[in-house]
Amino acid sequence: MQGPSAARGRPLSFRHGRSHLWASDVSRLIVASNRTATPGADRSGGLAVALADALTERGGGVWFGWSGEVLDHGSRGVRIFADGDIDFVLADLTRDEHAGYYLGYANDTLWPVFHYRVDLAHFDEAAFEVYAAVNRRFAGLLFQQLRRDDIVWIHDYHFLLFGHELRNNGWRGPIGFFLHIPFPPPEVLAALPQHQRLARALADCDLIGFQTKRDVGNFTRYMTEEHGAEAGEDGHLRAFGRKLRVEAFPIGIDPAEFARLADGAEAREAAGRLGRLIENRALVIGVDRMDYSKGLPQRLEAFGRLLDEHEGLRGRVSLLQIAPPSRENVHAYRELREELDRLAGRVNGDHSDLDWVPIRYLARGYPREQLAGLYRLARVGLVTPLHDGMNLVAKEYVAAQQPEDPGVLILSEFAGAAERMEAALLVNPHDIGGVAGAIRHALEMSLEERIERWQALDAEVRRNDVARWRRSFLDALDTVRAPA
Ligand code: ADQ
Repeated sequence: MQGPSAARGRPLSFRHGRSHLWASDVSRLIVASNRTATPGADRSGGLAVALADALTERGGGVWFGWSGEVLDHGSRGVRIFADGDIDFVLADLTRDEHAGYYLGYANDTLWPVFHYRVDLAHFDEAAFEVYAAVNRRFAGLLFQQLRRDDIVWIHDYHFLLFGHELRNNGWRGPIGFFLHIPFPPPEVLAALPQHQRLARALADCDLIGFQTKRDVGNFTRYMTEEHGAEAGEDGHLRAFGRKLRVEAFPIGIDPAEFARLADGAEAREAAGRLGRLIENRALVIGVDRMDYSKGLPQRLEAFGRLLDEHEGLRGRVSLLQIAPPSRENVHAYRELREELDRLAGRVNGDHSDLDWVPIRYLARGYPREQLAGLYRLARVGLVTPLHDGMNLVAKEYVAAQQPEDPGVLILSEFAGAAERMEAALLVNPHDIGGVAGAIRHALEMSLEERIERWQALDAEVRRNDVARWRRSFLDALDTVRAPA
């Protein structure tokens, strides 16, 4: 263990008696993700709760990730502490690593390419080398904590080389990998200069999980066309001399918890405040991280088109768009922010009246307790990403509705969620007129049709909830045989 310090709770070495353990007692789950849900951080997000529960359900485990700290100089060891059943192992990044690995290759290359935006990607070999070095260093740090019977679950595009680096350290136990974002078609991925290295590295995992069948199809086609992999009928691929299981595990939320939030005092208070402002007008809501994958300019344009073309709706409907900036230091996000300001200004300039503003655009986040109330107040949930791995906002909107008077979900056909939520009004987010038409349709929809569509959506959100996601992934991982 390199320079561990116990920040909170008991240090691992006390708990297990030693730091590098090969003696086997129980099979622990080891989660590796760029960010973790450390004590004190916001754990209310679906993913944070899901992974914490997964660790607890298996009688405890380790959660490895970046501490969130960026160091100018100093220690490159790990901080280790226990919180309940979970042992956190956190590593810092140096400033150069943060620039090359996180802001650079992960967010400025992989994120755009995997969201089909090759035009926005920066291809910087030096950034890739830093990304590879961080995956190598992090895997080395985690390896020191592993015991022979552990199972490892790696998350997302930050850690595409992590499994391979664990193998390089000598790890032979099972490795699962889950990609939260879309996997693009081979024609798009081929633009990435390092795609072959990434594919070879991924093949060192035993189970690779994607959000949708579309992603599984893209990955299978990529591996067979580019790397001569053989696809078996049982969901297995033979590639690079290894056998991998490849499957879709659609991520979900905890719908009962979200419905409870929507009934809570904070939700009612938030809805009450907004309700007084919009009075009896219909509310259309959008909630997204401010990201070019979310289709925000197209969405504002569609709302503008609706008002341009339907005089009767002016003064009768408002759009509330909540979009906190996520990575403002990256050029594309600054441009996006400026474009949204311009578009909202155009629509509001053209259509506002003394007592009505068509678009309320708030560049900040809100706690889930309040969001739940706003979702419930909204007659229409507008979820129109250009591409999205799944999109949990669509599921949260559904879970927050009142069964006897539910709102209407408008959903992009390019969100992973659309694969199983056909009862939404499915739209092509690039088709401005089509989205404007869907908003109008939603506003005019009969109560009977709203209820019928919502019941189908609610059943799906409950069926494929977050507990099912993690259990089905872990069950599949339990069945893969560790390589000899
Ligand atoms: P994200 O791109 O962040 O996640 P999404 O799944 O919609 O996309 O949202 C994650 C969470 O953030 C939701 O719980 C939502 O409530 C919250 N959130 C979003 N905007 C917010 C705002 N303005 N204020 C407060 N909270 C906000 C990535 C992938 C997705 C995939 C998830 C999970 O990009 O496709 O669904 O991981 O796998």
